[in-house]
Amino acid sequence: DKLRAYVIGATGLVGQRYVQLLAEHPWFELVGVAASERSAGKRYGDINWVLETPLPEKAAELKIDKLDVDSVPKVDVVFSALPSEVAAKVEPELARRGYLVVSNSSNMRLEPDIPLVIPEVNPRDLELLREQRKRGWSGGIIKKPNCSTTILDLPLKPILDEFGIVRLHVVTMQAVSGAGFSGVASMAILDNLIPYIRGEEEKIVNETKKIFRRDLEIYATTTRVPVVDGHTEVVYVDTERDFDIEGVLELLAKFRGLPQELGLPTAPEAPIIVTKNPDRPQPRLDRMAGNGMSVVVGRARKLGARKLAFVVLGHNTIRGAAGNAVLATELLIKLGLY
Ligand code: 11C
Repeated sequence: DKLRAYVIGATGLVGQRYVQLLAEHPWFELVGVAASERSAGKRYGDINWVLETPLPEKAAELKIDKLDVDSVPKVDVVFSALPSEVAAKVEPELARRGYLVVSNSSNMRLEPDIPLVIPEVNPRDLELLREQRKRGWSGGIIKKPNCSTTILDLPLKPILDEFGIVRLHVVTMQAVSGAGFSGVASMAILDNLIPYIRGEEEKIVNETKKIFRRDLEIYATTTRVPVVDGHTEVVYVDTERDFDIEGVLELLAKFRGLPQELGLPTAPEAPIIVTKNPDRPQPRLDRMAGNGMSVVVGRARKLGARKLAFVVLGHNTIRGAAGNAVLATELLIKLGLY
């Protein structure tokens, strides 16, 4: 039998990604969707669908429920793409009432008993879910990290394990879809760049420390660029041990995680794809690598002893958001942790 899934915050960009991934998923049946009052009562097929692929037929006939904790149906998983302020009220209440909530929102990410999971990087943190019983919840909450954090931490994982990291600097060039609909609508950013995204630099630093359970020295600058989908990040790493660049490239290309070992449905064959073409990665050409679930690393260079530079690109609403959350849920189920 398929697991019953419900999406809350279903009409936004990440909500649409959830619907897209779940409607055709081999393990889940999307039984319903909810959104704010504005869309409640509409047919899901009548919303402003903005993804590049057609809206899945199965989802089109769903009627959008008004988001209300009292009327969430009995399901196995609630996928949440609510704005953080709303999520802060709704998600803990659902967890208290016995629902498993898999959340995209940034609230609670740093709380010690909340799994903040990139399935290839820190899969065992899913076990933290058990700690949430101490809150008196019969359900639980798992979170996916910020999109820039996830895209950065995938290549950092094998580098940290093999060579150690003394410090790292990252500059992001983030797509407008990261800012939701208003971002996509406002291509007013064309011929421009915004050198600051509120709250984003702290998220990269703090979430990366939590994910690696290490007080890493990290400096981040986050910028918004006129790209629709796909965050690009320029990374400089001072490693503990020296490396040769071919060894780093091989390490990254060969990296596999538990989702690959277990053959999970949303797992890409390789979470990190390496390119030696100096013009890549580019958002338009590379964001759909591994169905949007692989990150692409290029421009890898050795700048000096123990000094590594590279560029990494990932799809911000697939690997950076809904795809990562769905993969984490598959892993949770496969490991029997829920
Ligand atoms: C952006 N990364 O591109 C942000 C949006 O922590 O989930 C997602 C914010 C988050 O603006």
